[in-house]
Amino acid sequence: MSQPLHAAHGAGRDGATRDGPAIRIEAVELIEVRARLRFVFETSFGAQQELTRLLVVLHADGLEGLGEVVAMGSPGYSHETTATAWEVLERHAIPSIVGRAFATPSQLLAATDWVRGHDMAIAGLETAFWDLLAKRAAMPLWQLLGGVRTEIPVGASIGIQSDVAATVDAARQHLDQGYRRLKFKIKPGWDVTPLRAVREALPDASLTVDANSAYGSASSRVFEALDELDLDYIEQPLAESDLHDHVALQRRLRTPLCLDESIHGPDDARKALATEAGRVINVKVGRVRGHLAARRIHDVALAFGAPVWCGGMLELGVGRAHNLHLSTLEGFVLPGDTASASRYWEEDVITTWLDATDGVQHVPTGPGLGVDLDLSSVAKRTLRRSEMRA
Ligand code: OSB
Ligand code: MG
Repeated sequence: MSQPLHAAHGAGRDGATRDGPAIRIEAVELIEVRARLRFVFETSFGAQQELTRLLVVLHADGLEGLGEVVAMGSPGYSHETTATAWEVLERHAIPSIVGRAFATPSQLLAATDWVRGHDMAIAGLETAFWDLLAKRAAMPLWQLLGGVRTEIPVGASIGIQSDVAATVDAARQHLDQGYRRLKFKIKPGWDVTPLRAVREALPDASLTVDANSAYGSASSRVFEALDELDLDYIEQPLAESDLHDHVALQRRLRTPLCLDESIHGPDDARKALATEAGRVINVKVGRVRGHLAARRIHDVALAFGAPVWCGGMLELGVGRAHNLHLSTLEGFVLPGDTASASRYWEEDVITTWLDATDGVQHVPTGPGLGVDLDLSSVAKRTLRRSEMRA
């Protein structure tokens, strides 16, 4: 592995900064907001247009650290929802950190370690703390994380469409907009036919599929047919907890499997790559308890020589910015799902648009996350708000 770049910036691997005394968390704001997608996003677990999200604001030393909880209104992708995250944060996790001082993200995580699971909820706090640390060090978050690039090639994740012609149209449109790879949501009954049509229309495009765990191990004929379509990978075909059957499926296919839901932390990544349950990992900072876990998963993959890419959860600006900072690490060699914010929203919750140009996103350059909340947009969207002080 190469020399860790963050050493040059005075930041330790655990996120401690050179002159970094502990930061005392004076107050934590939790804000539930609603947002409406510009399109209906249909996956194997359902169709969505209205979303709810939690924003986290940590207050310390006159600074604000921003995080976003990526759980959605219903438990289709994972067991967590906006409501479970609110409950876990307000009643359990935030009381464990408010009024206390932490020098590193590991220290903050140690204080919330007793909370089993609920990784999306905890990630909202952990990522907000990284923003605080980077702001205090007056450096962009990507440098504190040890990133090596500021231009991030991105692809787009395309939901299940009404018919094959609409799928081919959507593929062409996104390719024309410059996206570097196109991912199609599939489900039983909507898989080989649309993908074959897209492949015929776009013989050279970088194409992938994502099943969100919709298939059983008996579906191998579908995957054998998809295996003929020269896909970059097949994302999460089988159940989240079923690494064993992913191993068996991967043995029968040339196409790499990519794991998303199955990877909750670095140990999952190690076991999956060691057994070849998959050969590619989708890392989502919002899914895995925060940047520290995301970076450890990245490090495991790098040690195995396996490519990783940064997934998405239809994030608002705060979560989208965190994804971009994470994507600067050296192992993120495949285009991620962090498409242009304006593809999703008429209005974001930050004052700038995180939009790609020719399929490339630019990492925000200011201190910390480098984005500011648009307070009037947040106010309009707020469903509930809670502020906890020491
Ligand atoms: O499985 O990657 C997924 C969106 C919500 C939940 C899960 C997933 C997705 C996406 C879209 O694929 C990613 C994005 O455009 O943000
Ligand atoms: Mg996925």
